[in-house]
Amino acid sequence: MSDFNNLKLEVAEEIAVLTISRPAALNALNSETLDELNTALTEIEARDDIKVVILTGGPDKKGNEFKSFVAGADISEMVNFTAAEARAFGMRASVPFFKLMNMRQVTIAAVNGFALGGGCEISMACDIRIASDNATFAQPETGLGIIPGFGGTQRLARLVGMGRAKEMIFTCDSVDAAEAYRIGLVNKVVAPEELMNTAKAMAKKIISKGSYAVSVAKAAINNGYDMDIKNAVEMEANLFGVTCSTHDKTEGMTAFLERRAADLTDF
Ligand code: CO8
Repeated sequence: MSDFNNLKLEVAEEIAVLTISRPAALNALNSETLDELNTALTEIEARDDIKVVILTGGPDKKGNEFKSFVAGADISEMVNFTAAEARAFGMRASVPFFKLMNMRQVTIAAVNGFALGGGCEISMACDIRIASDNATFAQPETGLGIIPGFGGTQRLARLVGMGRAKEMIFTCDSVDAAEAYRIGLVNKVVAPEELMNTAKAMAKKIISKGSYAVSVAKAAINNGYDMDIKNAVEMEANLFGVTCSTHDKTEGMTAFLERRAADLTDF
């Protein structure tokens, strides 16, 4: 794997833990970090020994592990952007963000503190969000005279509904972990020291299922989301057919009928 300045990657038991690490800036996303994320995710997607990616934030400069997931896009980089540079920055982020959303591996954001602006947005590009109980979510962009530009106006409305998304974006009010859970922005809230264990336990449960089937289910959910229901269900039927042509389908159903554990190996 490549070497990175702003990321750490650890792989064990088919789980990649990808840690955004810019301690001096509370893990704010600058261009270099976005490019490194893109490189890391491209390399991960090509590996058959990684089934789930857990994205998290590294400690701040004082070593506090639960201060910040990602405190946004890097304001010091954006301050002098022209309109063209801002657009290029947004498009630069959209490539790794779409990878998180669409790659065959499942992506889990383990949100360990501030998830502000681009931090909230990158968590929303992941399939699942698990938050520590001290996490804070917000889209503070309108207070800076800009709008969310890493997909926030789109993904937040899709996750929590248009009314809540508009309230968060228009007021910049932050949402604590309990409220984020209540409105469906996160899947689970746990004590900070349980965050990585919980994310890994969910990853292991997902890995214990048919990995190819999970990746096809992910594609079906993503692709169907913006389709009309008739075409979406037809697309699902086609993908269901694809999963019926696999080793795992034969093995999974035979094992059930023979009352033994299935040995699912497709990916
Ligand atoms: N960018 C750059 N540096 C940051 C950022 C950031 N987003 N957030 C924190 N930092 C830096 C601080 O400047 C500070 O640096 P230094 O020690 O050198 O002064 C260091 O991190 C520590 O931060 P604080 O001293 O401020 O720590 P506090 O505990 O006092 O406060 C906060 C923590 C509340 C998180 C505070 O740092 C803060 O409000 N940060 C900014 C949060 C924010 O507004 N985020 C949204 C940014 S805009 C965005 O994400 C847009 C995304 C879409 C872009 C699309 C472009 C096309």
